Amino acid sequence: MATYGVVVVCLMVVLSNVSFGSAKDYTVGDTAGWALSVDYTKWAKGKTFKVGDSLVFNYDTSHTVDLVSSSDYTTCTIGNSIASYNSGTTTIALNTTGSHYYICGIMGHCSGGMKLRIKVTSDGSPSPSPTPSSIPADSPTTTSLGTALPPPTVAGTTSNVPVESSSATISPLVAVVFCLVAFMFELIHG
Ligand SMILES: [Cu+2]
Repeated sequence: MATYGVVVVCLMVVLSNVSFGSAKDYTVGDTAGWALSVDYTKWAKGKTFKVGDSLVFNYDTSHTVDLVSSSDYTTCTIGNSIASYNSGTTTIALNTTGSHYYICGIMGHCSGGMKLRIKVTSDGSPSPSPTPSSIPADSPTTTSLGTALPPPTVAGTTSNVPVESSSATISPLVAVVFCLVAFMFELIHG
């Protein structure tokens, strides 16, 4: 009977992981906004940008937000932008993975610090390109951790893996580990 409790807990963990995976808006430079004399490398450090998140640039109209190539970012080359915005408030949805580069298109401002590089990783939500590698990666983890458990329990745990893996890439690992811990707890105390 205790096993049902574990299943409920596991479901809650999976659901909470899904909600944690929801899109976030990042205000570039926080309260300082998009301006001179802000260290955007420092601002971006430690942040994890995912597909579906958005960057919000707040700036006065003496600045612009220009999406540029990596080489134009490095050399602070203006006038060659992929996209340029100057409305004062620009929200940019991060739709693709990889590095994204933004500079201010006003002469001298990029070298003055108005340059931002971010790395966007794939979101945990369902995507058109599933990552099959995550499923084989999960299975050895489950079985190696599960060797101490009776085979029926391991089989029951393993059957949950594909369902979770299809909805997220990283979160299921956390959920599966949590479930294994919960199962062991039940085995010891139940
Ligand atoms: Cu500027």
